[in-house]
Amino acid sequence: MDGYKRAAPPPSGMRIGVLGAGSMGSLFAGLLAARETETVLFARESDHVAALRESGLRVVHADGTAETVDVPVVCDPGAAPRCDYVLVCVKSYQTDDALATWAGAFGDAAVATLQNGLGNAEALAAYVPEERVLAGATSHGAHVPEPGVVRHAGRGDTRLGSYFALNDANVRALATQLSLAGIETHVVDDVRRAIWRKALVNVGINAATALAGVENGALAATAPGTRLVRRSVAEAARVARHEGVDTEGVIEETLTVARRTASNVSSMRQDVEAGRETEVEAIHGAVVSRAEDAGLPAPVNRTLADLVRLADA
Ligand code: KPL
Repeated sequence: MDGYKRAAPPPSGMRIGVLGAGSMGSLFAGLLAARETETVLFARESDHVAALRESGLRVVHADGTAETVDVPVVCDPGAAPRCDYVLVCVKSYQTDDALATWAGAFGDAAVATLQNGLGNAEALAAYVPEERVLAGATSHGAHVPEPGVVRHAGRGDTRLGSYFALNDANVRALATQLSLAGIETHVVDDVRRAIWRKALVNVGINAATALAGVENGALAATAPGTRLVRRSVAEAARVARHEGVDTEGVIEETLTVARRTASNVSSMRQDVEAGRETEVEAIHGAVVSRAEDAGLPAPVNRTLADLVRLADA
């Protein structure tokens, strides 16, 4: 079974798969497994995965306490156990590759994307029937400081809803299970709005922190940081409004997230510093292309996108 150890029957009777062993996937899998939800991590082989098999996952909680959790990892889709739900936590640019490999192993599970950026549910629907696609957004901060360890760097919240077809029972069941694991999850009727608003937060925080090499808190604590947030988010919010999304208060919300995750290294900064591909296309790139479609200007987002692409090259 490729390292997968069958645990005792779970109290909830529910098994949740987590696709992707990056920071968010490791955090969610660790928190779920720690609260006795039967959890399985679907991932590629890596030093981190080898460390999880060897000694379990060390979860450093946001309050500084830590625990080691046994998180079963499966790297071979042929060995995947049946899941009721799968959380897609791979980077937005990895969705196609990951789903092409794994979707066949998900059976009739409802599959939820909590990835950063715009267009993820649409990408998922190329592999999973629309009635089983759930979507949402999460503003937790996490990073993997060394193989086998995930640090919960900032508590956030998670919103979940149906995307293409009404799927209330699945949305509620998954949200309840996540909340029981300490990942407080709100069921929302308008998940497109939640995804857009989270993307706007990422527009304000991710490129600026990656390019300036600062922690999230610097954006709210300095005048240039706050100006950058205001300009980039206001510009992208016009595009969101053009798509019918209410953006009231989103600049203040972005600054609040920057304060709440003050010591966090944003995911884009982590990627740039590690020399990995970034999610710039799903965030600023998506805003620029939707602005073009709408005939709206987007010079700030276009410039931020090109600077990140340059840093990425
Ligand atoms: O989503 C994030 C990210 O880093 O991608 C935030 C909420 C900005 C936390 O760092």
